[in-house]
Amino acid sequence: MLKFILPAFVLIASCLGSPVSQNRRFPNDFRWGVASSSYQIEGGWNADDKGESIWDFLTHNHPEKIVDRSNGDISSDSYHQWKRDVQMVKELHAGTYRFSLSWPRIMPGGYMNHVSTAGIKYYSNLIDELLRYNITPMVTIYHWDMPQRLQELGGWTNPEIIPVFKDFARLVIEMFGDRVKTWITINEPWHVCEHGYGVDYMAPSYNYPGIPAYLCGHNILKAHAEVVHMYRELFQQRQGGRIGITIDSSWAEPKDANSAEDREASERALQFYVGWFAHPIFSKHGNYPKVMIERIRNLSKEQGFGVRSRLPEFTQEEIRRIRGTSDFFGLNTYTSNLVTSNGHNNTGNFPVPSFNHDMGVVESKDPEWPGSGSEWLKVFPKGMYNLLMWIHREYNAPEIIITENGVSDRGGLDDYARVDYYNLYLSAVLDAIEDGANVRGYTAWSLMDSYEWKVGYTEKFGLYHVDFNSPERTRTPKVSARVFAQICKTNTIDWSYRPTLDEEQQLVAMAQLPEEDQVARTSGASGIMSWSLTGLLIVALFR
Ligand code: GBE
Repeated sequence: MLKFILPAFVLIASCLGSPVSQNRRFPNDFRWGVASSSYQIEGGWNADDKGESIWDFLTHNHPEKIVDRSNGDISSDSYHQWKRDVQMVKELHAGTYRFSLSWPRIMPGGYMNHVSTAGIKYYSNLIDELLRYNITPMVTIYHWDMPQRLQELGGWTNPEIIPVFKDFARLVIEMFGDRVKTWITINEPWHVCEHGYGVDYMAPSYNYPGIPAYLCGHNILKAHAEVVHMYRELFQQRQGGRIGITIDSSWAEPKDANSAEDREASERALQFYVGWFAHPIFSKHGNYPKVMIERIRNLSKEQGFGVRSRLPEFTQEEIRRIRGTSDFFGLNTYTSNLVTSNGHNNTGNFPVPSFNHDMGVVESKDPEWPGSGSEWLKVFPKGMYNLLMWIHREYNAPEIIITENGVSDRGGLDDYARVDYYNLYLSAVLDAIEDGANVRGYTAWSLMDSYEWKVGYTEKFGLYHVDFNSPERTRTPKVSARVFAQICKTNTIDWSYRPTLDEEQQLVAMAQLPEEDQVARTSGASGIMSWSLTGLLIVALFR
């Protein structure tokens, strides 16, 4: 009997397009959470005595650089809606909320001489509210909102930033460290440096390839290490928390798996993206990856820079001081690239000098990979597995916390593509855990729709929809929120769980449609309309 039913079920299920697979359970102590960042959600850009950040400056002075000319002045208004935010984290059954601190909200000019009471109070209230619901705060100290005044000094390219960042970190640890037990110093240093200084992509928009990004990276590594040493010396024992850094990378898939050259390109790409920051901190011997040091030194010489490489050198003392300064490996990852080697003399693709030319890798996307709401984000779950295993092997099995992973679309509450993405990527995480990777937690990106940097409000990553036209910035759970809540609650991926929109969600979905469609779609209203039309017809006929 079973012999017939089972294949029939498989056939039907595969016709319906649902993956036929068993539910998969995570380890009991696996920690679930959701993430956001200050500039993307808070708004209140000049509330109380808040100072200007580089994103305020960029969006106000160069709106043409933002796809929809928008800014984060109000955004999701979490500066006022933080109680609702905490409720949402609770609704998701998430045990952790990862959020970040706006430096200029706390120190308007970046320096200690002016500390904002209102800024401190805002985060203090948020933390208390989280704890009231038994949610663990995970706090990112720097997620890209540099005070504009410090940018005028060169931002991360000026070594002055090291003691100044340390002062900021010390203040927030003093203020919140009694209640915050997980700290992340800096979010995505690669992105901060290469997309902020190397190419004109993110604030401060330098568009100066090949030199300042490496200065930025050098100072970020030192600043991070100083903060961690300070934490360990002054706070860690008493407060009992942990501190680390979050590094981002896409997986680099060799374009042709049989080509030794492409496999080498993959390894080199990972060393340039992950290794630039991870090797100094997590490797046995510290310092930058050998391949980076050698390539950039040789290319610099060829390019006429003399004996000084564009990649600064660490002293032995600095190498020792940076190594080992992270209690866990925070990883952000969303997608993968196909990679192949860039011929040494093929300078056509990249400016010379530049990070990309130094790396010597050409990236593309496999047309087979499903897309998303973002050009750069293609769905390849195996890349998650591969990247986790690479980190596991490369850095001797560090504890990994996935601090960001998620997918964009262009809006809508029936976000089944996001449901599929989470199920598939989490399944890949579980594969890596089963193969030995020490992954201990996952915070989904993102709690809610928010300001997506250069693409403004055009690409959405939220589990919750935010109505940017309503003054309260009303939040409504998407289908993916129901599914993620179920995952957090049961610790299990359940492939068959595909809830439909409930009434409240349907009303919100309706309100998003253009007015004509709203009428047409309201079955009640159209019913009434056709009845009254019939009535009119009857009246007309019998006159
Ligand atoms: C994270 O970065 C951020 O931490 C988070 O703030 C953000 O909301 C989230 O991503 C979603 O984007 O023209 O191909 O160079 C590439 C993820 C843009 C890493 C954006 C670079 C994502 C890598 C554009 N991506 N980013 S281009």
